[in-house]
Amino acid sequence: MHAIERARELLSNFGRIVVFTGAGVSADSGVPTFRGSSSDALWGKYDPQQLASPEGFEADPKLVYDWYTWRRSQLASVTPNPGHNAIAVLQRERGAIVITQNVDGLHERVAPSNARVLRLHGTILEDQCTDCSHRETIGLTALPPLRDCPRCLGKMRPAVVWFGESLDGATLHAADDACTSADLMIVVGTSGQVWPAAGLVHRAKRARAKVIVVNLEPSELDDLADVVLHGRAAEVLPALVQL
Ligand code: BJW
Ligand code: ZN
Repeated sequence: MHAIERARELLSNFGRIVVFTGAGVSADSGVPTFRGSSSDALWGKYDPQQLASPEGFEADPKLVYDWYTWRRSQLASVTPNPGHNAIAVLQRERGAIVITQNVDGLHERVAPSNARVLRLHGTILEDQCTDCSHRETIGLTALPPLRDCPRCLGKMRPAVVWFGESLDGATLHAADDACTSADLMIVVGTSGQVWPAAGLVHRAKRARAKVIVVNLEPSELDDLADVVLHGRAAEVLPALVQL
């Protein structure tokens, strides 16, 4: 049996579905990944410790903020791709729970209105104060400069999770619960190198979920997979869901 047929069989036989996504699902929309062999991969060109850590922001807030302004400006023109749409069909028709490491908001743009997307690494579409709880939505067509918090002496920074920072406890807890009770986990477009996010796949596997991995390249999570589907998410997912 071909891998895609085996994966379709798992999809039709197993009820509680979790879709766990990473940057690769948005690559087909033109959003650069962090790792992988693409020449656009961000961590091939930029230093994550400098640009995606609280220490890097403290050392040079303008450098970090300007880098996020560049990434936000790229997002102004991107749209969800057929991979996001196929996942939204699983949310609508199969009650699938989406857990994403992505901060780009593309899942949310096509998800059914009653479906929650669990965002492990925050959102690039908001800023938050470094010192108080103040948050602001960022309009991608009128990007603000680095600025102080209007409520306190803190600085506004992107509302994403940087290296060394804790993930939101309630979100991680909800994701952990979903993985513990999943029958089937579909892992899409992630290198599986970042923790604790990658640990969720281990969690689902330990709870005896079947695992389908969709990726252009080999990933750290392939060993956990019952089926590995190599290819672009925008092509493989519609074929899996049979759109
Ligand atoms: C396609 C495709 C196509 C391409 N179709 N596929 C345990 C062990 C070791 C280290 C740690 C550990 N626990 C914690 C750590 C430290 C650290 C970590 O994991 N480090 C490792 C990298 C070594 N983790 C943390 O610091 C986390 N916090 C934490 O643990 O807090 C507790 C703590 C605090 C203090 C001390 C110790 C513990 C926080 C992690 C935050 C990650 N932040 C980023 C940036 C977000 C903001 C932003 O966007 O700028 O999140 S880093 C970046 O990586 C981003 C992503 O969400 C994340 C994951 O990347 P993802 O999604 O997997 O993308 P890629 O690029 O890696 O992979 C893309 C894949 O797609 C590739 O496989 C391609 O082949 C594939 N692909 N095109 C299908 N068309
Ligand atoms: Zn503040």
